[in-house]
Amino acid sequence: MRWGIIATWEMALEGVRHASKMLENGLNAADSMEEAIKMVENNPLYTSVGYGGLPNEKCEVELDAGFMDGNTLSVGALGGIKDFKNPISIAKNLSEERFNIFLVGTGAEEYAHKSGFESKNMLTEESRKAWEKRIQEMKDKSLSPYDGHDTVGMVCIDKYENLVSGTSTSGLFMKKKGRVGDSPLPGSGYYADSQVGGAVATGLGEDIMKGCLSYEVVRLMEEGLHPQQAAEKVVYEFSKKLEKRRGKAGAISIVCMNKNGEWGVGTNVEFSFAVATDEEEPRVYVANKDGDKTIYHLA
Ligand code: SD4
Repeated sequence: MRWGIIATWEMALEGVRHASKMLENGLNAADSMEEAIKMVENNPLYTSVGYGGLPNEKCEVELDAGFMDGNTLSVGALGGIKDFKNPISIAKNLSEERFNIFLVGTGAEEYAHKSGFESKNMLTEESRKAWEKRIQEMKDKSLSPYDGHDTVGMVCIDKYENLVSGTSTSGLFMKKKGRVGDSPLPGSGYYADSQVGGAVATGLGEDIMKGCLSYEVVRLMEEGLHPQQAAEKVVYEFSKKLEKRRGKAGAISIVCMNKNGEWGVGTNVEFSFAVATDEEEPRVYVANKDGDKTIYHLA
């Protein structure tokens, strides 16, 4: 049986490599993906996820994460959690609950504390400096504060046909306190159905959530589309809809994988992603929009 893992952004490569060894050795998709996302969360050089994530307008690191088990359709999600080390692990833990599976703010922190998760000040000196610099730039150049956002999202399938998806992010730099993006919202930031496939999104959460895009990709795969066709169709049709109705569409990038380990990517901006399967070495690709197609090449 096949295994595979696909992830948003080049920063996921190390985690994808690690997970690919776990999958090859017969570990399950949920644990392999969790380890891969934790590696991104724990790296302070990645300023859009976990430790060292860029703060909100109040200089606080508020994190969002989501986890979905494609066998049971169980979901666990967190919005705006502060001072906890590995949001993906907390979300995964939450997915085992029957009730209260999506927690925000202090409620999420209380749950994490009671469940024994490690607390940690997630603001690094570098991120604080970046915040100060941006405050100054906003005064000097009236620069848009809302960039520097790269959510890690992954879809993973193991040898036993278990399929999961998950996300973790600090959201948009300089976001309002309490702002939650698409990343913890099932169906928007991620979706997984082991009998079909999974999808995850990155980009402007405010736009991604308007179309429930991850669910839409999985739905199209269920209708028989190849993952590549499904991802392209969803990203371009929805970008066009937003342009028509609202005048513009934000950045939207999606990666997906079906239950057979076939994968796809759709994006309306330049976007990197990492993938590994039992037939492909862990590799990073760079994708770009080309008309109504997404083309990609090895990084
Ligand atoms: C959000 N979608 O909070 C996230 C940010 C992101 O690439 O993925 N940026 O809106």
